[in-house]
Amino acid sequence: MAPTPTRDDKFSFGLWTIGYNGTDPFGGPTRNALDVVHVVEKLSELGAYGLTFHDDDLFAFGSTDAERQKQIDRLKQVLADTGVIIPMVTTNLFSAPVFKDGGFTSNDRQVRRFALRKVLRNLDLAAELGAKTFVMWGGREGAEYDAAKDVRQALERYREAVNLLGDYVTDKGYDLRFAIEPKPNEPRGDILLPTVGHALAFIDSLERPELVGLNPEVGHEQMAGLNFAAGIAQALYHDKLFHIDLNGQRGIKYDQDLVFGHGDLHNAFALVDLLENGGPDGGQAYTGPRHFDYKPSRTEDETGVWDSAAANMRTYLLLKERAAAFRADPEVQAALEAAKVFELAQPTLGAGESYDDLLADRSAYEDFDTSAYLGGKGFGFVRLQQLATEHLMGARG
Ligand SMILES: [Mn+2]
Repeated sequence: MAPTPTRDDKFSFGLWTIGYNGTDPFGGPTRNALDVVHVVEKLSELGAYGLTFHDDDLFAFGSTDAERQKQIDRLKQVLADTGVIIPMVTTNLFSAPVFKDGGFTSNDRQVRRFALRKVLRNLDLAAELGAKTFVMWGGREGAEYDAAKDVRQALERYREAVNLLGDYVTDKGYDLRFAIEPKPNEPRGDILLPTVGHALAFIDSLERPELVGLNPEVGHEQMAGLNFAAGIAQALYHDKLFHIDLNGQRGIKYDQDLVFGHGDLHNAFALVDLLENGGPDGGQAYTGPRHFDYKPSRTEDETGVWDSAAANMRTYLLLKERAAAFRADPEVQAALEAAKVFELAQPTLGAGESYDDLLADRSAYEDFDTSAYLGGKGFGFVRLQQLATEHLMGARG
């Protein structure tokens, strides 16, 4: 009965997620560090297909070349042993003190040049490990004080950096695309490219926009009070959903990084329904990794870490089952029809119809009975949502 994850589900986890040791601004670690070999073995056992990492997750910032290579070799060996892959790699431009004012957009030019070098080196590693996506989360790219950051110049430096990285992967022939991960705040008071919408506009300004898309994260959009599933729909609309970070968040507050579904479960249901059933033929709208960027709560021991990793995948698969039942329910189809959800696919003007034709159409205006909308012509959206809720609760089908 319980859905079991398989490699075909494309579940992936960040090394920093299960590797989170419980440190928060108010307390130190509550768990010991996990070794990457052990992590990959456990993820493989649980049914995940991929591991992702920041450079500094695998080898500490400031590692010697030998230390770095040793960890890369250990990772490669366990990948070969388990069949786990590296679908995505990302660079840490936020933890080390040098990045206190950001990487690509630090006011300090030397820091910006160092940041670019760190990313270029990690792009080589990403390509070497076969990663297809390079995520850019600019957590420190921002400010706390308005006078401290010239936002237009900062965006120009951001643009300069991403353009340079695009040139690099193109010249090197790497099969890698970039995915910008928006976040409104934390650790900075205000972060540049705070939402999906801001990032989409920025991507349009780049020299190689085709190489750059989005890695939206559930909690990040919800921290801004936004509807995540709706944001994903717009990312899909622009063909910019290159990657996705799944987790849970309860409202507008600090970044909680809960297990997927342990926040806004209704929106998680809508999201899975969109990803799995929102394609043009009713199939998948997104075929990339289902990547979990969550943190096992600091209350958990290592058993709790693996339980929480499994919980992410299990919740996703349960929602997938529930969404399939929702779509297959004739009452739901009738309610969608009654709510005119499918009518929205019909263009507002007829084929070849001009604005002159529209102006001449008396049924569109002069003879259109708008008064019928007072007291009548309800859409039944609430009934539709109740049907979704009952499917979500397992009360139907
Ligand atoms: Mn993330």
